Amino acid sequence: MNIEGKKVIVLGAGKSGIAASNLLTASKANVTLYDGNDKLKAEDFKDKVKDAVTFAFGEMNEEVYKDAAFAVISPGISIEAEFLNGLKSNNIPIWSEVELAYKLGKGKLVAITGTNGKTTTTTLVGEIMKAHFNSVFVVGNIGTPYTECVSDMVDDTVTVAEISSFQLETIIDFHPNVSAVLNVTPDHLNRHHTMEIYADTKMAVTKNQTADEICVLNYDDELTRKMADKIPSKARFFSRLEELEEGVFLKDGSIILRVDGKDTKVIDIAEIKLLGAHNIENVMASIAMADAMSVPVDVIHDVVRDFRAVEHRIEYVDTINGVDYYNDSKGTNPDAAIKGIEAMVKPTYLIGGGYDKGVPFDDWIDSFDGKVRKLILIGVTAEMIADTAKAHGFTDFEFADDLKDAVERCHSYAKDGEAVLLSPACASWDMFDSYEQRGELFKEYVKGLE
Ligand code: UMA
Repeated sequence: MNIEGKKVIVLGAGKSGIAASNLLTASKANVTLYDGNDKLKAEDFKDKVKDAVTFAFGEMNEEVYKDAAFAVISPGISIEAEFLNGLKSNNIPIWSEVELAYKLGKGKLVAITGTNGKTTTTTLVGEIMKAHFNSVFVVGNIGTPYTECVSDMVDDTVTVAEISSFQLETIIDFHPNVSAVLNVTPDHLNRHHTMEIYADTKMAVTKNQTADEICVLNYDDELTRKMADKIPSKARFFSRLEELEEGVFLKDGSIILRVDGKDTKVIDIAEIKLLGAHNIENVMASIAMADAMSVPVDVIHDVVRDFRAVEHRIEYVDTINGVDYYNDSKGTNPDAAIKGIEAMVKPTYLIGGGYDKGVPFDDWIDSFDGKVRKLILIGVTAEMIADTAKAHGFTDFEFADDLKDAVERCHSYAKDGEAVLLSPACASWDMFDSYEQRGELFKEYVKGLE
């Protein structure tokens, strides 16, 4: 695709917009980098934007989009945003940032979407690909914009992309060789309005695939199971609950790959270091994708066996005096934190509480199910969680001054054969900059116990 000399507007000057601008200027396009934030200044970008671009901040006006060949939109901007009306009425095509990357990129593409498990699955698929192919990039919603890696791609490159519904809203020709929709549960409904639209937006990852290409779908999730009849590509199911006629499933404690009537044992569950049933699903989806990319089973087996949790997601930290410590700082809402508790196999001292997002904690408390020995509470929601716990008959809680105090309390209580889990069910912003910072500090305090 030749974009030399063409005027292109990049909408949004975050990570995606900056990477898209750099890719476009490297292709000699004439770029205007636009952001609605009128407090931004050109000098904010001098270390980030590599070549000359025109900046436009604040309200959108005709001058910005006049004569543009197309626009590239950042995922955080809804296609319904009012400031896009001028572009739409002037028939200026609006491409997702991943659409631009796809058009200018090289090699093969594996695109993974779904509500939960995307990051772990994308990371694992990336590791499997790296064990078999020479040039592999892991990109997208996971944090490195797809457009950032395009200039380094070669014909043999395999790109593994975590793709959000936001990014799929404005794809046109985006065409993965292998795709996956891991599951669809309520999320981002303020942007997509209904579950139907949200699920359709996710399913759009398959829209340019052909009948001989594979889309990996979760058989146990009704919404993704039903997608098999609607997509243009071939569904390859995985199931944790049922033996499938074809696909990836569990049998006698092993993960089996069944394709063209042939069964291959990929790995025993006991060999997998990732915790939790949801992670078995992520592993099964990864196996299905790796097989669709023709990676040999022994390579898949070794990578899955050695793969450990993504940082801050039920991440094993250390064992001190026979007590296992786990960091699940990414458990930033009750649903995610329930998965943390489900993954524990030993009596657990749980550290919870944090920023108040106005969500109820009832289901989280109910999920304790005799497994939680004591709940140590921190943060703004501490009292609120304590009230909910009492209402559900759980009274083994206490308040800590801060995270360090909470870790020390757990250390003093937990005995050989027990576990300590940070899985707050809340965002971190009342006490920390991010869940990452909260997780790092937890690990630091745990290491300090020795
Ligand atoms: N902006 C406007 N007008 C608007 C909205 C935003 O001008 O109406 C501007 C903001 O002022 C800001 C810029 O757009 O300067 C931000 O763009 P962005 O929100 O798209 O953020 P990026 O930094 O480009 O990060 C995006 C993804 N962000 C979102 O989808 C919200 C990152 O996913 C992704 O890692 C990154 O691209 C690289 O691909 C984050 C995320 O929260 C982690 N994703 C959601 C999720 O996982 O649930 C979907």
